[in-house]
Amino acid sequence: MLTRRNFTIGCGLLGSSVAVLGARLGITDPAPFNTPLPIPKLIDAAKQASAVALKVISGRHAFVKGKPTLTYGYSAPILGPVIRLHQGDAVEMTVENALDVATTVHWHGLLVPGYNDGGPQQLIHPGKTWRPVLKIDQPAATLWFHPHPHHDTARQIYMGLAGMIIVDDGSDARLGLPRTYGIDDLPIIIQDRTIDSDGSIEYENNTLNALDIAYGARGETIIVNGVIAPVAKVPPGVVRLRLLNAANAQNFELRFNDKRTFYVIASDGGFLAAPVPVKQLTISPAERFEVLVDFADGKAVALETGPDEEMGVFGRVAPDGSADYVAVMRFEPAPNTTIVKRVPKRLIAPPLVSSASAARRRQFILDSGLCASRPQVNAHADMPALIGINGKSFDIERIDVETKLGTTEVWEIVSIGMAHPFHVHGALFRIVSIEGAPPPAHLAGWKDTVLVEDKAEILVAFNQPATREHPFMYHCHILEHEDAGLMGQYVCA
Ligand SMILES: [Cu+2]
Repeated sequence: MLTRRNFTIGCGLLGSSVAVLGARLGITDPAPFNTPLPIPKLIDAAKQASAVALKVISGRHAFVKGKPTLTYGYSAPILGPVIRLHQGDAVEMTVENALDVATTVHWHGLLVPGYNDGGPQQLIHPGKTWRPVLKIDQPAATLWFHPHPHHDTARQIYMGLAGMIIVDDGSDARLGLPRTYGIDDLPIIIQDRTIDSDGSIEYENNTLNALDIAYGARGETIIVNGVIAPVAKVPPGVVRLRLLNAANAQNFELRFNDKRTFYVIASDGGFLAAPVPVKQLTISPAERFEVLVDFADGKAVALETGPDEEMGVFGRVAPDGSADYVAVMRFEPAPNTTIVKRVPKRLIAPPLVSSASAARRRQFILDSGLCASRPQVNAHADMPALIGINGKSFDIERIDVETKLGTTEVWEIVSIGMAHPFHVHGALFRIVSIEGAPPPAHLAGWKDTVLVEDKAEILVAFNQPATREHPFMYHCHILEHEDAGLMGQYVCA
């Protein structure tokens, strides 16, 4: 099968018409909607004495029926459990690495000190075990966990390492939200993969060329919870989807094929003030949105994704290279005793924050080394074209930023060459402005990842400590960019 690696494309692709997309497999290849949506095992920490064990393993998983292939997972052949953590608890995690390579486990979005964050310093070597105790001290939110070993993060996630975390603070019942796991509260982990004719997924760090790195790994086939084009039976009422984009690079443009309105109730860091009605939702790598969908009409409907707006012609997803949408998965309402009938009017308003109280302001220029002739680069002509932040590639020995515990700062994020999903560890932030305007309602709550096309200002709240030995990362969540050096580190004391 033809993949992007066979193409030779230089700068100037974005926005120009290059007919390179005839090779997309799309999801029409395997018979769609025959596979039930896999529901990852739920581990409720409170039901097992606040002790959770994960084993990082290699396994075999068949993306294509009858063609199992090598994958990685957390205590599973691919992906991992959904872990429910409760606010106020201290949870003993045990992470055993049964791979033959070093890994780390980063709790993405969890507010814990640097020494528990699972960044690239915290390598778990083969055969070794890591035992952090995580104090859960944040409101309800959908988070996730994934590897973070520098230079191998992209490959390990591509091979299957990703799991979801639900932080529970007891507010679900009070708000009347769907909350029965696997029935009307569903984890929806969306990724894309290039699957070869023998059923294998291939990711070799040592053969990545400049283009693979510049665009990130983008596959022709979309998978949800590890399978192609699944179907979920749902109660004929309001259902909560916990959407996670765990792709290496692709932004998904999600909508339902009947163009129905659905409601965003939470972003990365927790609930919004009220449900935000939308018909389409952009979700970039590492972002999460909780949405409510009303299936009361009893009609089956497909969730679909459209062209990645940030990638021009190259971002198209239809097998024929057109700007059409392709199906991600299908929902089929079926009678069920568990049923929530209405979308609540109000949720939980995040506190008001003001950048007036920010301790300082910093600028971060994210450069993927792509298309050095673009105007943004000319605006920063003093900066060499490299993959890095503020002209520097990641150096694990270098602390880039020192922050003060208990303060906030305004960070101005500038993207060069293409849109970058910017993620900050160990802190949550609010978007002050994005592309020169106040954030739309669904982006106005607490976030840890933001897709920056040109420029965004974020107000970051630093409430977790991090030392030089175990600093926090900030980086682009296009994993090939991150591995190539689009990352920095900060301490907080
Ligand atoms: Cu990037």
